[in-house]
Amino acid sequence: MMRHALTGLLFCGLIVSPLQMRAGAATEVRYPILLLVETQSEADRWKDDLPSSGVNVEVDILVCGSPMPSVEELRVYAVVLHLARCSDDPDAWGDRLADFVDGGGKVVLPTFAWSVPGSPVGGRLLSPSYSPFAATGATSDAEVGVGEVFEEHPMAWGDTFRLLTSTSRDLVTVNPSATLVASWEDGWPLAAVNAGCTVVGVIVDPTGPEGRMFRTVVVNAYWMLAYFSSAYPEWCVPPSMAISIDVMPGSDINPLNLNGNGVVPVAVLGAPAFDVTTLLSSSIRLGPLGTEAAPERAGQVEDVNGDGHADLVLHFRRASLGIDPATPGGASVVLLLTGETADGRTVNGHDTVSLRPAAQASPAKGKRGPG
Ligand SMILES: [Ca+2]
Ligand SMILES: [Ca+2]
Repeated sequence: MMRHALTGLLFCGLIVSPLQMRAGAATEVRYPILLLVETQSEADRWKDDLPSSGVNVEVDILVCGSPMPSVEELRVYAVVLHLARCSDDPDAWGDRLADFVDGGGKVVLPTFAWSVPGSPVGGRLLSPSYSPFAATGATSDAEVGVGEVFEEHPMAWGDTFRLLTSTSRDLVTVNPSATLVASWEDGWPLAAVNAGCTVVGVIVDPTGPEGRMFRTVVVNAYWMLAYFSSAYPEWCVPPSMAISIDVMPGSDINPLNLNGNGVVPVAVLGAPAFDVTTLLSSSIRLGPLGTEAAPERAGQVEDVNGDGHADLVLHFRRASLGIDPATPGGASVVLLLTGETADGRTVNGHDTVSLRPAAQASPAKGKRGPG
């Protein structure tokens, strides 16, 4: 169990959600929450409010300043309500939360997750494979009410959006595979959930004056994530399957020279539950967001790591990977590979490359496939 300043709380309250029956099951199957907040006073407000929200599961509250939990520590929770700007290494923390999601966890993020700069969460969690929103870099202080609401959507049940107002928010766009649940009256997104119902974004400042209504929205998002994704599959596509990839098979360092004009070999590693020949090569993309480069050719099936499972070796043009040319030499960059299988499953895998310092840059000698 976690050893930092967590407050173990058991909230038992009147169930007001239409999900009563599901909630009843929580006495046997627990859906504990990890709540990340910035200050003790916010923690106290949540403690006061949650019991009347019908949440009757265990809640641990982590106040900023405590060490951030490891992936293993996160795994005891079903849902992380990430309402704080805590981490001093947003990319590493976002990668860790993405690992948590890969293992079945769910995350709720408020507006500042998409602040540019200044987001407390980065890394893979903000890639389109996980995040329902994309940052625009713009913000608004306009006082607006709620506009369109997708009333049939489970997250909108209980009319919780109607009373919201916003005074400070990031302006975001909805990623293509995500579902928009509500918009502000000026048309900018308010709430959305990603395709797998694993990450919810709510464009409201949890520390602002609208905090109380925000807490209601977050509780609805919690219900959605904890119960609907399995109970109501029509709202959620099966989660993307985590697979293993090996950039530059044979190298553990994966040195990448951005000046090179060649191609980067990447092996998609087969496993007992994953036959690489089911991958549709036209669907495969590789880059920091997992949306950038398409493979040069269909790829070659061979067992590159000798584990008895066929692997798929693909080649991607360096210049198409979308790595920011201003990234300093020596930096590590995570490359995300996404794709679809012939039976409609999405897959994702990642590996890290080390950018070569410019002084050491030399012409690429990327190993090319035949042709
Ligand atoms: Ca490698
Ligand atoms: Ca293999």
